[in-house]
Amino acid sequence: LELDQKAALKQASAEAAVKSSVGPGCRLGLGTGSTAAFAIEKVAGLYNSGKLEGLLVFPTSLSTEWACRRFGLPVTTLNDPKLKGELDVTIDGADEIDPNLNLIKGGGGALLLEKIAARAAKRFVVIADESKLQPHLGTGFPLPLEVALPAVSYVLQRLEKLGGEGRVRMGVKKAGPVITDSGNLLVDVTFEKAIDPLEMESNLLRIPGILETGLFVDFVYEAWIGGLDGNVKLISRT
Ligand code: A5P
Repeated sequence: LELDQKAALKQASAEAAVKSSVGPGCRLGLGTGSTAAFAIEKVAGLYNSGKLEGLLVFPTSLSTEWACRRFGLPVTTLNDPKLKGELDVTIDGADEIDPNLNLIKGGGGALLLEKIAARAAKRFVVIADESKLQPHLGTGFPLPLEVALPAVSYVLQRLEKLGGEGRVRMGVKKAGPVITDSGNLLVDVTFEKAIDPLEMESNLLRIPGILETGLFVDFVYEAWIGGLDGNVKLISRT
């Protein structure tokens, strides 16, 4: 897909999702990445024209927080007593989506807060262009993990035993590794063969030092997929 074309599909999916799931008084989690950026813009348009009174936004990264603030959106944290640790809706992109609506996320390195926002929400809504749909997870887009610094070598050798090869994500225009918004490292893992998302998730979370994984298994509420035919397809959890 041409870049422009892809952006148009991302925008269409983001706008459809916002229109259908965000209303006045909404406690809204907003994701990170180029597709989520279109959702932020759409929410801002509605908010700034007075259509989303009482909105509260929990951003999933510094990047999203800054975008929200530029648009004048009412940003808060999940610890805000008004949220009670709960969100009505979280809207976010994905790096890969399998036919059961399981995801790989974390290409933008925001997986820890993204997973918290996704789980804290009554409805977790995914937005993407159709190139994100994949028959299975694990062999295409490398799976990101958020890892505590002192555990990184230990985690890399444990990953080998699970058939994965991990690489510490390195900075661009910055010497050394990427440090996440929460102060940890990222390890991107490629697997020899397709993984069982649920089983892999529980194996990974048993390894101390892995703080969170980019596997989002079994809790997507619905996905809005921008297709090349010009339509946005709604896939609901069955
Ligand atoms: C950020 O950490 C990711 O989980 C993003 O949601 C994911 O990388 C999708 O990004 P794009 O919408 O830019 O493809």
